[in-house]
Amino acid sequence: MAVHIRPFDAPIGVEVSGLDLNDPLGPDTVSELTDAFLDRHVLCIRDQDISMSRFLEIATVFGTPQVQKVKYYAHPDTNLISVVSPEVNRDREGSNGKPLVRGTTFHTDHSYWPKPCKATMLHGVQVPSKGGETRFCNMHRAYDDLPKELRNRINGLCGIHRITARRQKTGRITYSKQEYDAGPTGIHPLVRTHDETGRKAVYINPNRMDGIEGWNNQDSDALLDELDHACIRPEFQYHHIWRTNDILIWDNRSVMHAATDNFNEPRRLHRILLKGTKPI
Ligand SMILES: O=C(O)CCC(=O)C(=O)O
Ligand SMILES: [Fe+2]
Repeated sequence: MAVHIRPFDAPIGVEVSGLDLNDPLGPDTVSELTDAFLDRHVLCIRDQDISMSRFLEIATVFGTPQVQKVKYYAHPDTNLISVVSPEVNRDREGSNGKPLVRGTTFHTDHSYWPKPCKATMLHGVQVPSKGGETRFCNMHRAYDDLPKELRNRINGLCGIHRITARRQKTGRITYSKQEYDAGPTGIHPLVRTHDETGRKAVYINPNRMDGIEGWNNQDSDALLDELDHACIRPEFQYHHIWRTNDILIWDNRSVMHAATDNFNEPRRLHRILLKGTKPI
C-alpha cells in the first residue's frame, strides 16, 4: 500500500497511513515525512505495531533520542523511553481524586533546559476508547495573529523558564530554596525563530515560567497573562483522538501541547524526546 499523507482539518497536523515502520524506511518516504513535520508540526503515523527498540530506531530518523531526565517516569528497560500513564502516578493524586495525569496545562517540553528537546514522540501502546486526547496549539499562527503592538512589545524580550516556576499552574506549587537553586533554568526569547524553517513563533510555557528577564513579577505577570490569553485560542488548535498504535511526533519549536484527564480506562504511551539546540 502506498504511503498517504493527509492534512488534518485543523491548523496543525497530518495523518500518515499505508506505512509499516517495521519495514526499512526509504529516503523518499523520510523526506516526505520530514517535510510534513516541518510544515504541519505534528505527524500522526497510524497502525504502528512496533517494538520499543524499533521505536527508538525510527526516532533516529528524526533526530537524536535523549535520556529522560525525570527518572521517576523512565521505562525500567531503557532510560531513552519514558512511560506516560496515570498508573506510574499511583501515589500522586490529580485534582479529581484519581492518579495524576501529567501535562494537562498547555506547555512545551523541557523549556527549562538551556537546550530544550526539539521534538517529542509518543507511541499509543494502550489508549482509552473515550477521552485522553492530546491537544496542540500552533504557536506560529499565534505569533502571526498577535496584535502588531503586542508583537512589537515582546520582540527582543527573554522569558525565564524553570521546572520550579513561580507561575506554575498545576502540580506542586512550593519548592524549598535548595530545590529551587538546583533546578535547571532556560532563558529564551519570547519570539523564537525556528532553526530549520526560519518561521517565528511565540515561545512560552505557561506552567514553567518565572517571568521576563530583567522585569519585576508584577509586570512579568501582566505580560505573560496577556500572551497566554492571546495564544491559547481554539482556532489555533488540533485535538488528537488516540487510536491504539498511533505514533505522534510533534515539534516543540512550533507547538504547545496538553494532555486531557477525561478518561477512565487504561492509557499508556511510550515517549521519546529528541535533542534540540539553544532557542534563537
Ligand atoms: O499525555 C499526553 O497526552 C501528553 C503528555 C505530555 O505532555 C508529554 O508526553 O510531553
Ligand atoms: Fe509534554
